[in-house]
Amino acid sequence: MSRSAFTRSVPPSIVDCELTHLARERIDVARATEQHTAYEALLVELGCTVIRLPATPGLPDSVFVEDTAVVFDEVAVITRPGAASRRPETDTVAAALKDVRPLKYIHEPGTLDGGDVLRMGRMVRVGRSRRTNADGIAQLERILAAYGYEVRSVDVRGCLHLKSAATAAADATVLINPAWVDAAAFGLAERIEIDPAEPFAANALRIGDGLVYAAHFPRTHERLVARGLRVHTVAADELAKAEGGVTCCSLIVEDGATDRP
Ligand code: CIR
Repeated sequence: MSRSAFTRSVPPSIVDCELTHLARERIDVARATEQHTAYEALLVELGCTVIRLPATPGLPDSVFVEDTAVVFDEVAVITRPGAASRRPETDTVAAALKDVRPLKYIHEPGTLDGGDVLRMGRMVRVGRSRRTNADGIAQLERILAAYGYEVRSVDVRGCLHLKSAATAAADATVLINPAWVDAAAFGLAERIEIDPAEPFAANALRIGDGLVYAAHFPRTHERLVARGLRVHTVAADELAKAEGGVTCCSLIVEDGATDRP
């Protein structure tokens, strides 16, 4: 089985990124780049081939490639991001993904951010957020119906995307901030709740049987380890000022896999 991670460098314009729930703080581009490079190195260590998308220096949020596409085993869906400033990011992503998956697109008036799509096996949950609308969710559902995925929309509150509120920590285990999304949305999946002092801690990136996880959530980290999970930390606090987490900075493409998120 091979695993690729598509990433994109931190653009200097990130200082003008979209912000929804956070006040603007000065972003140190050099520090963000250093942390992003360490993140890519960790992905390599975990067996990924890192493929850098072409740099797009004038697109402030373009390092957050997760929002531009959702990659399934059978198809890649190129999104139509909810923030108009982010829509030009998708062209270069589509150009790269067309070599690895058949492509489908979300069309106007639909909007969908990849950060709102959580896949666990054949279960797909899509956050109804400021970025993802009902039409976008319906389009995704129609595309995925052909492949037997069960798609359901989920309300999120108080955060940007569904994956700010919940991510898969293992095949049937969800890491969740219950203040931002209802746990019932994930059916029978076991839950690990974040430490309430770390509201942004529900964002973990699953690579094989390990988790890539931001180092600035030590309390929730302890909870993950206590549940027997293999956690690999990376400094990610600079991009967190742009409302980005560890899932946002890559698109993972697995080949030879069947049921992995
Ligand atoms: C935005 O507001 O679009 C960016 N500043 C942050 C996007 C983070 N992406 C994600 O959570 N998937």
